[in-house]
Amino acid sequence: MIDLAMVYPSRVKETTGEELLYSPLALAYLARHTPSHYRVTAHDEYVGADFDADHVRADVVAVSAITPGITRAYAIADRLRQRGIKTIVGGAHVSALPDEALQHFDSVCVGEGEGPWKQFLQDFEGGSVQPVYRGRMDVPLDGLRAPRRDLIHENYQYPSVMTSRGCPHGCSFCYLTVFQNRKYRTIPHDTVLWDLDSLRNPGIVIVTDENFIGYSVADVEDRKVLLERMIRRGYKFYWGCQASTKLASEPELMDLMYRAGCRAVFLGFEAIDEEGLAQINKGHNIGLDYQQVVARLHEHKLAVIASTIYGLDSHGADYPDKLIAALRRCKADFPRVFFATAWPGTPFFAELEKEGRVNRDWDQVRKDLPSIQFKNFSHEEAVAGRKRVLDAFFNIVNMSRTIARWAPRERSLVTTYVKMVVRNRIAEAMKSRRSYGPTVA
Ligand code: B12
Ligand code: SF4
Repeated sequence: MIDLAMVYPSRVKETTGEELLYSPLALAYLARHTPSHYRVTAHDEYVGADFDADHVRADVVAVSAITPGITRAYAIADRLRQRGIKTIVGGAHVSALPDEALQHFDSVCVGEGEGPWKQFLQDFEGGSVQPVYRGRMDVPLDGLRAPRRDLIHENYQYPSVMTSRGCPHGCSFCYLTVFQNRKYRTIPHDTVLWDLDSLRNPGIVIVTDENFIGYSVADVEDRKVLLERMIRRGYKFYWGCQASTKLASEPELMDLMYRAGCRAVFLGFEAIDEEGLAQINKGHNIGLDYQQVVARLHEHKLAVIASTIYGLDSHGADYPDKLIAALRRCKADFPRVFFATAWPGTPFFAELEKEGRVNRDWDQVRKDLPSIQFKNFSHEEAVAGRKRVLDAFFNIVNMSRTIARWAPRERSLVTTYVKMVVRNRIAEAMKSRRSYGPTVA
């Protein structure tokens, strides 16, 4: 037997730090593609105990890291190197900066992992691993199979499920732009249904596809077939997903989503001003009537989680008030406000880097903290502005309004909404007490 340890590194425990704490899937997918002569142990520092690099019994260690966890990943790899244990890392951050990662890890996976992973294990057993493994993002997902859920930490509130991968758009802030030749691909329906069947009384499931509804007429038809099969299965859980605003013009699809258990959709509004949308290359939102989009989803009893970015160059000190007014007008149920963040490898990062405005202290690069230098305000002003928006929505008056909207029509949404608001309040209170070290602005 070969001992394989799989690790999600994080310096921050997320157990109460997220409104929606849903599980990562990367390592669970890779574990599914690991031969049976490996004994796999999973370690998740987001929600579980710290990984003990000094004493772990392992022949090889696989790490999946995002930007705010990367310095912890490097510390782990440095210690494992001293102990002579082979290491490999993958994920968005190292796909952007493989050379940085190779200063600490033996190998780095750039792009999608399943293909490179099998090659890495073969090379590892053959005694010579390569420094870089590249995974294409245009290969069919027919042989993907479902993630190994027995390796996902029990502290996650909600299971994540994927039914597709990829997005052909190129929004300049999005970490996906790091990956070359991205293509939208669906996971075979049988695999998705097998995966959903395996969940034990999940209550709520989060579908983490980039865009559940896809991009073409054929994609929408494919989704309808999947949804009809889900309806026939009669699942007892509710689910939420991310989708493009095009969903609002697909009444039949919305109806099927509702009947298949969908109750909330996360929509990337990003900005309410055209200049902001142009800066981030989100042209497909320009000219959209958000009010109409939300109204159409509400007609189909789908709540709207509206994701917005605060701190673009067009945003002045008055932006929080404009945002509050726009979100109120369109009746978004649950706003999310993220600071404009420069993820390495993205066009947004390249643009700001030229002006010396990015932050390379990776521990601080999180979208719930200010990290870049904003054009029109300081970090303190940005934090206060974001708080003003959240306070405008997560207060007793607004909560009562939202509950009154849904209680007569869809009671299932009310409990989840209240839980999310309570968690948001706790999370925000905790964040204001956390110390992340000095910031650049
Ligand atoms: C589930 C999730 C979470 C979960 C779990 C975290 C995690 N590790 O993913 C929770 C809720 C805890 C979370 C929290 C946060 N998250 Co999060 N999250 C996601 C989400 C929606 C899904 C991740 C996932 O499972 N994807 C599916 C898998 C299959 O894809 P994948 O991770 O890319 O993995 C593939 C390849 O990259 C590669 N690969 C990955 N790892 C490895 C390892 C090896 C060895 C190999 C060979 C290959 C390989 O192979 C995999 C399979 O093909 C992503 C968005 C997304 N759609 O990916 C954001 C995302 C990962 N999160 C992100 C962020 C910023 C955060 C937060 C910092 C948010 C915040 N509050 O500001 C927090 C803090 C986390 C922390 N403590 O540091 C960013 C990361 C950006 C970056 N450059 O790193 C993402 C990409 C979203 C975004 N664009 O903002 N998140
Ligand atoms: S932000 Fe959304 S639409 Fe834009 S590239 Fe990323 S996943 Fe695609």
